[in-house]
Amino acid sequence: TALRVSAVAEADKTAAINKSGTSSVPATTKDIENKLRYLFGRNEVSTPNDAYQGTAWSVRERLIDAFNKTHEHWKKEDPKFIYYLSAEFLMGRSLTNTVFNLGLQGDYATALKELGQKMEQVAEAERDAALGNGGLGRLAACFLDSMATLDLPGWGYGIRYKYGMFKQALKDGYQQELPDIWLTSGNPWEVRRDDVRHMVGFGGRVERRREAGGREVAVWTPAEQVIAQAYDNPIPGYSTPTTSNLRLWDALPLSEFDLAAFNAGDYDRAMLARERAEAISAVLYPNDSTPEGKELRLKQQYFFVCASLQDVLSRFKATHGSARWDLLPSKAVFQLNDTHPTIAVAELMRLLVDVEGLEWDEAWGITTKCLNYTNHTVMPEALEKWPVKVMAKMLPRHMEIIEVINEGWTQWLSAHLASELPAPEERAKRIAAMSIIHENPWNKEEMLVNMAYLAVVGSSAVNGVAAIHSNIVKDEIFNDFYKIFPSKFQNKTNGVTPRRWLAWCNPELADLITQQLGSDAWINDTEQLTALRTHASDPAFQQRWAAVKSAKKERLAGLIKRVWGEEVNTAALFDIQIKRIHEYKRQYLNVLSIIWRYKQLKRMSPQQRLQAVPRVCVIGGKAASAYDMAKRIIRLVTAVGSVINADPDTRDYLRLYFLPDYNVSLAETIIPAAELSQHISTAGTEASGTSNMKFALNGCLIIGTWDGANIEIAEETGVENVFVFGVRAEDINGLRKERKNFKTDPRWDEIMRDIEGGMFGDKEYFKPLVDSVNNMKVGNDWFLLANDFAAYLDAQQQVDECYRDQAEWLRRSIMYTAGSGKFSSDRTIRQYAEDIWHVGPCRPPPAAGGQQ
Ligand code: B1N
Repeated sequence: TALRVSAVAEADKTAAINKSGTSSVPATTKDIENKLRYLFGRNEVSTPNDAYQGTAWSVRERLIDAFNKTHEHWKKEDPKFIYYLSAEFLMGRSLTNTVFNLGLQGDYATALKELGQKMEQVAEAERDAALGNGGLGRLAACFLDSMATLDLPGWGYGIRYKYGMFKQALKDGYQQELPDIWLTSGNPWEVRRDDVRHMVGFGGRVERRREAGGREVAVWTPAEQVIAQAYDNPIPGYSTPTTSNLRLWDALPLSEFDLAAFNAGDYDRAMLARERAEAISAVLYPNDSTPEGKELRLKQQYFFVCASLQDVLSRFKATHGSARWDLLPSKAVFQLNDTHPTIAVAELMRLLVDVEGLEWDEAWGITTKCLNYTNHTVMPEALEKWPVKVMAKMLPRHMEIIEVINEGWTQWLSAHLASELPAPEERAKRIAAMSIIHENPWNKEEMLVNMAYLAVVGSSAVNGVAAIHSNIVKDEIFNDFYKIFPSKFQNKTNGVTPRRWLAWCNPELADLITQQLGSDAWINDTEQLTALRTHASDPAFQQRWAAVKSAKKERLAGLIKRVWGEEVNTAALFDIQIKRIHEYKRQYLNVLSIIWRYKQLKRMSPQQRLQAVPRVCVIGGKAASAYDMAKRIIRLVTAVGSVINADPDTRDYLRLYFLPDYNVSLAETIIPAAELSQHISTAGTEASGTSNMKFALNGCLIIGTWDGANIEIAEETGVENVFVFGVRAEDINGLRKERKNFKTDPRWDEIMRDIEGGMFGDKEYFKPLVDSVNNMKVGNDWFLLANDFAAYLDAQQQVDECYRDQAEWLRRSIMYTAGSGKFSSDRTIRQYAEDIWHVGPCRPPPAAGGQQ
């Protein structure tokens, strides 16, 4: 079953000789041409885009065959199913991944060659599916890849946003947001299911009615209803016939238009309901790590949760009838990706009690058995809370249900805490602190629903996403809950798929690893990468390793040339920081150190400069549209870049480029080329980070704080191989209290004066940035840049020293790849499956004549 890793040349040789020994290339070529001809009316494959469309629609059919076989099998076997509920799935491109996961690269690479096209270029004609902001959405995408690869029956459920993450452009060095119009030329990777539609209601009122048996039932009459239309996106596993599914919902109006208004000639009003419905799935909120308190956001959340739960329950009823809801927890388990789908707690209760007629207590038992919650952030401002007023208006029945849940919960708490806190005031205080509904601390008039508390109370398991983060979850943000339910809390350290993030995006390195290890089995068993450790110091292996990195650096240099029109020295150290722009991630600190480096180079004589280690620094990432400080940081990067890159004294030694529109595809080009990557969040703020894992997998050294998954990467790689600096999470609170007495480093003061004095222009615009990390007396510099500044500069010094010794650098680089076996999302998913989901594999039989 071993599939070839890649390399078109390799593929050519074995290309497309199927089991009967005949080549299937002519058929594939013909198919590509036919798809283009009959779907697009074009008679010739003349551009990479033509080739992309023809190829994608051709591959789609193989994908759908695999999908149908898998689902036939699953329907027959009726295994327990995982439902991953997420407001975001950051899928990126699908062509390469699908072709490689299905093992069709031989066929298609050769067929395209015959058509005068290169697979790599053709793949670049595809637009990213950017239905996510950053790490959280990409994690969901990696999890789908791993679930399918591990043959775990499971689907993703989310929203089919018409506009995904905005496109970022630079205008005079400032961020500009442009709409992401990704669906205009159709989407070959989805199948609309006209037979799968559910109604979703909003607003209206709730009445009580007495049923024949005397039971009182709540009847919700929504004021507004929309249709949720299903689109299925097949998810191919690697090296298995399993192809699972991501089901995304599109919001449609109940009727094409308001006929009464239409007939009365009021065409504007006739279209209103349609627009209101379509708005629900129109656009992804571009906030990463901070919630958007907009009503439409809550509407989106309820929309996809309601449709997904109805979908699952209707399938359950079709197989098990409506008398055996007690079996539901043995057939379905839901994972809530952060609090965004937490309304599921109330919705599942509503469906079971109001619609299916179960008793409250039985329904509550089932609900809490079926749901689990993953927390992704501990920053207090990032925890979702919805005003009771908003919730009651949009979801009146759900608000009632949450009130009943909270009553039961606080009553239970009161009894539970009676012996521990006998004093009534003490007990009341604790209960208030754990109440799902509580006062807004900033506005005593307003009551809030704390979605994280609702998720904790309504779930079987609660997990964090890296060891340190899970400890903060237990010991700080949910400590009161942890003390009562210690076994509910778990850690599941994040992972990334080694298919997309090494094998497919860096085929040269993958081939080298496969040659060295004698097989490509590491792709599905990354622990085998540890065997590279014994070769880390082998000069011959190091040379081949270095050659791959060089080739990837050349490719990135080409990209920089296309964007900025400038040549860079590919012998320089490539230093990368790519992630969403956020104060806690401290791109600003990176810029400050680059400014310091620049000033030092300026002070050197030309002879002294010859000794310097040349660096090309790259920063990329989007700022949420309304995040003013993040936008200023981007401008600082571009402003500093234009000064440094134009300076003839230093430009051979230091460059800084901001690469616009960072997305999954750009990451696939940048990461393989990186030699040093920066993960420098204030300790205790970055829940995990996942790009750190992708960099490590590709042999990139890390400079980082003792935060998130950096810690576990350091443990696996050898702490001595990582450039670790800065204060520790446990010291942060104390340091924040001591701000007043903190004495800044003179180098820091100097740089601050430079920025304020206009060394990089735009003085006024940068003033708030300078202020944000100074005037500590008023509690500024919340993310402690000044505290870590000196240690960071020292760590950067160590980076230079190490880079001078290329043998040592390469040894470390190999040690990173060798140490990243733990960070495969296959490992993460196995742990979820065993510890939380209790779901096992269910593999369909191999396709007849197929390669798997
Ligand atoms: O989730 C990633 C982690 O690796 C990152 O450390 C973490 O910052 C990220 C609201 C979020 N946390 N919270 C979000 C995203 C969108 C949104 O609307 C919050 N993203 C993270 C994967 O575990």
